[in-house]
Amino acid sequence: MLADDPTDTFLRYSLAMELDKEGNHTASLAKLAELTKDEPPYVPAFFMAGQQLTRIDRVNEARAFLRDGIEAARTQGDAHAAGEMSEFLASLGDMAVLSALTPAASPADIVLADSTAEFSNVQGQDSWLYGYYSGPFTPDNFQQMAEYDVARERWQVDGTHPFPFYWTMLDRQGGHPNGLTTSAGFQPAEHWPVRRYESESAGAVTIAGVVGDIDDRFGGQGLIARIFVDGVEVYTRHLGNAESNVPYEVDAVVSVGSFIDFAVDPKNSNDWADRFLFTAVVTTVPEPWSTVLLAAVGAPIMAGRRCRNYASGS
Ligand SMILES: [Ca+2]
Ligand SMILES: [Ca+2]
Repeated sequence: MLADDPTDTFLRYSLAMELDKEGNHTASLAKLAELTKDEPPYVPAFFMAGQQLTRIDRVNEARAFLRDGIEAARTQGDAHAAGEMSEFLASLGDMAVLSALTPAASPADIVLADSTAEFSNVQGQDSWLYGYYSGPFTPDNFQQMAEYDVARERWQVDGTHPFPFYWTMLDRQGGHPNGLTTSAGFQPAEHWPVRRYESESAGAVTIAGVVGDIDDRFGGQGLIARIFVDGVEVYTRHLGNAESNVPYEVDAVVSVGSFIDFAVDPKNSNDWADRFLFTAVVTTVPEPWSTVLLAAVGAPIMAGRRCRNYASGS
């Protein structure tokens, strides 16, 4: 369209406003839509369309105009218009979720999962599963642990004997694998305990936490912490005996339903002194904040769930 004639642009915009006043929303919105497709787009038209659509209860369409308008305003360096539209967009969404995001010049990370805070005695709660691989040692072999020991607050493979028949277990912070070389009285079998998170959202994420071998007793030969995303190993850390509190951070891209497996290999199938620490927090990767806003507004599953603002610097 003719965008280089400011008089023409203003006339078209005035006409759209007149049509709105007369209640001719179809024609008014058509004019506004034209203006948003100008090169460059006419920024006030997005806001006007968003307000008009909201008045006539077409809120989803209003959001779409506002989101595009915020992008257009930012591209044109119009921070004021971007701010006005983002406030209006926020008012159409869940304020509780959006309050963390709206004023931000920079994005807030959203915590999608926290292995420690969300640890529970229910398989699948908060999208966490507690299991193990018994060979082949790949995510396809994942089996859920069947028993939860209430007194010890841990998942385990077999607690029917006076002491667990296998070492294999997971607790809030970590766990213990089982090996072919194991303690007297235990069944020799290789088990890798695996904490599994099933992603509820799609996009780039950061996976971060701490790993460690937390039993320094003589004879331990360490272990290996591994992370798999949809079957692909994205992190491998060999830990020596008593090498603990090792921070890690991995970037990955997930889809809804992706599996992130936090597995511990006893290393050479020897589980002596192999008690481990392995925590995980999955957060969204900062994106242009309007995109984050879009995700928050457009995804009721996130709004309804425990989405926490990742408190940075506090
Ligand atoms: Ca050890
Ligand atoms: Ca070991």
